[in-house]
Formats: sequence, C-alpha cells, structure tokens
Amino acid sequence: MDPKTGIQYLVENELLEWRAQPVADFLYKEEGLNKSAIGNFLGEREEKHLEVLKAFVGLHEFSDLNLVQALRFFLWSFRLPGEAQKIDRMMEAFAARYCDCNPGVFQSTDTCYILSFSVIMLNTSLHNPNVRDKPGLRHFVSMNRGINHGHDLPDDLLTKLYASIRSEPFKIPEDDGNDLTLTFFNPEREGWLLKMGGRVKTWKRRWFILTDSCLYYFQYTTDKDPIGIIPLENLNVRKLQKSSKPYCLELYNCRGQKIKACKTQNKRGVVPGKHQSYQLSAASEEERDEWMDAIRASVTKDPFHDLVSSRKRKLTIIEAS
Ligand code: 4IP
Repeated sequence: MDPKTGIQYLVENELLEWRAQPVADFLYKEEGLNKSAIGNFLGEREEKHLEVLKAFVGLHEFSDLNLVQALRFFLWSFRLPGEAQKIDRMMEAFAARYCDCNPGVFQSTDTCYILSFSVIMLNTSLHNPNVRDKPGLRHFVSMNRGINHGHDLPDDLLTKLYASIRSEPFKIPEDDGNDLTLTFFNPEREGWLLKMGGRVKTWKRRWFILTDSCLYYFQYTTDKDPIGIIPLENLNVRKLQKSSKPYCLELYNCRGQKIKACKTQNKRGVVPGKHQSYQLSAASEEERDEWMDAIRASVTKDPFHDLVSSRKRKLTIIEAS
C-alpha cells in the first residue's frame, strides 16, 4: 500500500539492503508485489529512487528487440503511474536503456522517447473502444516525420511497429482488478465522494474514478462496472458554497445545457443521465480542491502532449545549433 514505508521496513529489519541494485532486484523479481506500487516507487524524484529506477530498467535485456517488443516487456514489469513527471522519468530511463542495448537504431534517446509515446498513443487509439477514428499506418508514419534528428525513420521499421500493435494490444498488469480502462495509466484520481441525485435529490456515497477525461462512479471500490459515466467534454467545475453538504463542487455544462452522461446500472441497459449539473461533496476542503484540480487537468490535457512536445522542441533546437 505504501511502497516507501514497505521498503524502509524491510531495510530496518535487515531483510533488504538500501542500495540501488538489491532494491531493484527485489522490485523486479519478488513475486506478488503490487505493480502500481512498484511504478509509483520507481517514478519518485529523489536521487536514490532514480538510481533504483536505472538499476531496475537495467535488469531488462532489450538487445535485438524492436521497440514494441521492448515496450511490451518493460510495461509488463510495473504499472505506469498517472503523474506526468513520473512517466517522464520512467520513459526517459527506458529510452536510454533501449538505445544502450540497440546502438544505431535511433539517432538519440529523445527519438526513442518520442517514438515510444507515439506507439503507446497508437495502442490506445487502436484498442480503446471509445476512440472512433482509428489511425491508419499512413497517419502513424506521418505523425513521426522528422523525429530522428530531422530525418525520417525507415518506413519498414514504422510499418512493423504499427502491425505489431494493431495485431496485439499491450498487456497491462492489473493489480487492482480494475480493467475498465484500456489506457496505460492508473486513474488520474480516485476516491469517495457524495453525489446528489438528478431528479430525486438524495445524496449517495459513490466511488469515483477519473481517467481519460471521464468520471466513472461505482457503488463499491471493487465493482467492475460503473453505475454512471460522465464524459467531461464541454464541462466546467466550480466550488459550490450553498449546499446542504460541505466541501461541494459542481460540474456544469459551459453552454448551460443538460449534462451528457449515462447510467449503466439499470436493467434496461445504458440510459441517459438526468442531471442539469452534478453536485459532489468531498470529505475535506483539501480533497475538494484536489478533485477540482484533477478534473480541470483531465479536461484540458492530453497526458502526453506536454512531455512529447518539449522533447520535440529540444530536438529542433539541437538540429538548429
Ligand atoms: C437516486 O435516488 C440516486 O440518488 C441515484 O444515484 C440518482 O441517479 C437518481 O437520480 C436518484 O433518483 P434514490 O436512490 O433515493 O431513488 P445512484 O445512481 O448513484 O444511486 P444519478 O443519475 O445521480 O446516478 P435520477 O436523476 O435518476 O432521479
């Protein structure tokens, strides 16, 4: 549940040595560890953690694997955390290791990093049922124009990677039994909130998961199917002072329309929701603010966009100088 405390406990009890290699070995080889916890631990910013990350990635032998094969191998050994900076550090370490194992394939680790994200996004677009327009090979090739220090990567390499992802999606470890999302990431946020009904104004305690610009709510944390789904497109969030519950936030449509949402609990299958707005109450002011930040970030942000565009900028600057 708390990997830092867990590792510290093992160290204090002399079951593990606090050096990068033994800790990395433990995280890589020990059976039954929670793969989300491994991801979170490896993504931390402190120097010690960066060393463990490097040693952990070093335990993967990527020689002679193409990039998709290497990513399959890598992404199976932990679950990528949701935080962008953690993903950045882990993918950076992956790219460095891949390039060490396969010199000459890419001009730089930045190229490998950008292509890795491109492959991950391709996987999501091709296999997530929510994405309607499936990108074709040509789209994938054109997306990756000029990423090899101004040059194109060989077409046959991109064709091979595309075919591999199309025929088989990445397999993602499922620690928590939540296989609802076909994305790579842990939800951006999850937790209990009180929700007021649409027509009948009763408060219900529901488990909310925020992922992929959608809010899902469940009766229990272990439920596989949500009771309701609220796509956040065109929605805004604000604090709500006048409510019968404290620490309230409200989701509302920017155009003043009824919110497009659906309910799945009903025996009649999926039915539209009936909310003009959603009133949600958190357990504290801090939690309410965190939910609001997370919802805003989720609405406005493609999780990879900033990471990849800063890499692309860096490559352009190197090229120009
Ligand atoms: C229900 O009240 C619950 O609050 C529902 O929440 C809510 O649906 C219903 O809203 C509301 O009538 P009772 O259980 O007291 O009948 P949940 O589905 O989480 O149990 P929402 O749309 O909020 O999920 P309406 O709009 O269906 O009446």
